[in-house]
Amino acid sequence: MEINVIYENIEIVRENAVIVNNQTYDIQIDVPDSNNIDRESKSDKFEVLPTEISIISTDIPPTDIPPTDIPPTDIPPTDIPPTDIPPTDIPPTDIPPKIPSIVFVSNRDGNDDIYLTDEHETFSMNLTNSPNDIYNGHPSWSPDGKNIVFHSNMDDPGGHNSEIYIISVEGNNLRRLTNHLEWDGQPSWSPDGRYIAFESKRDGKFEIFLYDLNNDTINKINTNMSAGYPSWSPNGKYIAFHSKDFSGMNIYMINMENNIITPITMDEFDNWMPSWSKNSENIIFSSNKDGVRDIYSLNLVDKNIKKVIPTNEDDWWPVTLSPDGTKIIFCSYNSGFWKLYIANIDGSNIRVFAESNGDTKWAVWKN
Ligand SMILES: [Ca+2]
Ligand SMILES: [Ca+2]
Repeated sequence: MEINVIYENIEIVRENAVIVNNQTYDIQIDVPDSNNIDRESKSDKFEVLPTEISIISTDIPPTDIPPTDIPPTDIPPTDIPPTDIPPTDIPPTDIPPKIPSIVFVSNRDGNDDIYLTDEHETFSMNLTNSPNDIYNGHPSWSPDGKNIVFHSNMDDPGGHNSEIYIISVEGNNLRRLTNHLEWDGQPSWSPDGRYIAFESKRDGKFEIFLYDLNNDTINKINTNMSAGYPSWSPNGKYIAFHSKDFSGMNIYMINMENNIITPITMDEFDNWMPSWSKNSENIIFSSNKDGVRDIYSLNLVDKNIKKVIPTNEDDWWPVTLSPDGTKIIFCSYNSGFWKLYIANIDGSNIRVFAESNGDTKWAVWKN
């Protein structure tokens, strides 16, 4: 290093000085003579006060000490506590994220449980995971996609008393909404997130009730008829339902602002299980009016009705559309089992979905 030394009031700069201790410096210097003309070489140990020297650190450039001079093992790993880096901050890149978009029911492990998956079945999660004397059914998404409402006999194992429950898509915060000895089921979440519509026989016949999540109260929708399978329109204005009336099973809808009920089908066949197009202009339902059960769509504006999935199979069972409205997922009863299918909305490209040896049914697409 280079140091400056004040020696007899003369500043001396010397390179390659060696520090012996804090105050003694072994320095070879050229000492000027008294006339400051000639110089003689002199080597000695000088005692110098710290204030009289300055060490010019820039004489040692950083590159003089290559980084490899400090082996990595000199820094023990424990110097960086693992807790400083939470594991969730670095998602594993080789495992696709589990983003559920379709909820369905399957008895693949012995009883009807609620499962979550996505359109391409990259994962499958048993949300209810109940023992074999419990059935869970008719799941419906909350509008924010964070919770599932469904019916279950989990508080009456082996029995038939169904109640309405909510559970988060992570499988947490299970909560029972109803508590009545009669049937409560087929829940449908309102698009504004406030109400759960469901059917119940608590007043003697099938009727539709609203559970208000804001104040935990239950109120009946007065239709003056048998009413079940409530289905909110995406715009929140209507609830479609089916009713066993004097002729057969028919579809109706009720205007939630003025309680006016409009019949959608009026025949002697079984028309049931209504759902909606994304623009709230079409009601999709199942009917056996051609002898076999098929899926139909009725346009509320021009009253035009058309068959959505034209097949020769029995017991087609409509469920829901994909978020972009281009695909439909539905259920069919074939060879003694319920099976799920996905197809384009025009009926093309039908494929089996979530195949298992038992029943798969009640599939609902998240909006
Ligand atoms: Ca189970
Ligand atoms: Ca009940």
